[in-house]
Amino acid sequence: MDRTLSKAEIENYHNDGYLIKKQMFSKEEIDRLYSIATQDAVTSHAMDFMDQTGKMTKLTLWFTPGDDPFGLMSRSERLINALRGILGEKGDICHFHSKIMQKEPKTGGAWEWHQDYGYWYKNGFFYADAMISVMVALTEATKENGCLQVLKGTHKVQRIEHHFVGEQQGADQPFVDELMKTHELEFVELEPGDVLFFHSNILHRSDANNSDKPRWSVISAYNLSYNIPFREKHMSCIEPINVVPDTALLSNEIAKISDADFLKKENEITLNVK
Ligand SMILES: O=C(O)CCC(=O)C(=O)O
Repeated sequence: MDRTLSKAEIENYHNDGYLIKKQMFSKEEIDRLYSIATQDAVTSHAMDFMDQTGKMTKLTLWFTPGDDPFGLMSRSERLINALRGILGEKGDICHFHSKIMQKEPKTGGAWEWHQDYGYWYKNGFFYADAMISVMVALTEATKENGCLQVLKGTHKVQRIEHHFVGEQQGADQPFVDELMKTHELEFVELEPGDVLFFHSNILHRSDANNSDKPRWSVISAYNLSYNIPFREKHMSCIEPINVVPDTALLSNEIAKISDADFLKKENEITLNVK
C-alpha cells in the first residue's frame, strides 16, 4: 500500500479542502489503537458535549504527543510526510492536539456545522492555512453511525462567525444555508485505517449516531511553527514534532495512553480548542 501522497492528491486537497487516503494504517495498528482508546484510562478523561437535541457526544483531548501508540501514530513518518506535502515548507509541523471521538451507539450526539478555525481563531492563531486536522478511523464511519460531512470547497470562504449552539460552537446558520446552495455536500464514509485530511476552514458537521454500532476516531490537529497563537497556553502547537518511524506504533511495548496534558472541560478559554 503506497502511503505517500501524489501531486494529484495534494492538488485535490487544495481544491476541495479535504482528502481521503485509504488504508494509511493497517488492521493490526488500528486494533492496537482501538483497544487502548476504549480503556478506562482514556474514557475517564472524556468530556461530554451536548448537541442541540440534548444528546451527548464524548471526546478525550490532549496536547503533548507522548510515546504511547497514539503519540507514535500522530508523530509517524507517513503522516508527517503527507502533511509536509500538503502544507509545504514554510514552517515546521507541530502537533496542536489530538482527540479521541467517541460516538456511542444510539446515544452519541451530533456536531453542528462549524469550521475548526472558527474555534481556533479565538485562541489567537492568525493563519488558517497553517492548520489542518487528520482524522484516523478506528471503526467504520457511515451515514448511519454519524460519519463526518463536509461542504466541499468551503475552506476558501474565510472564517464565518461562530455562536454557541448547545455546548458547541456553530457557524452562523444563514451563511451555512447560503453556502449549501452552491457547494457539494459529501458524507465522508471511512473504513478503519482510512485517513481524512481536512483544512481548518472547511465547513463540516456530523449527525447523531442512531445505529447500533459505535463510531470512534482519533483526530490530530497540526499547526505550522510560524503560526504563533497569542492566547494559547499549551505550547505543543509551536514545537516541531519529533518524528518517529512508521514501525514504532507496533514495535513499542507501551499498551496504554501516556499521562498527558488532557483538556478539562471547566477551562473556558481552552474549550476553544475543540
Ligand atoms: O467527529 C465528528 O463527528 C466531528 C468532529 C469535528 O467536527 C471536529 O473535530 O472538528
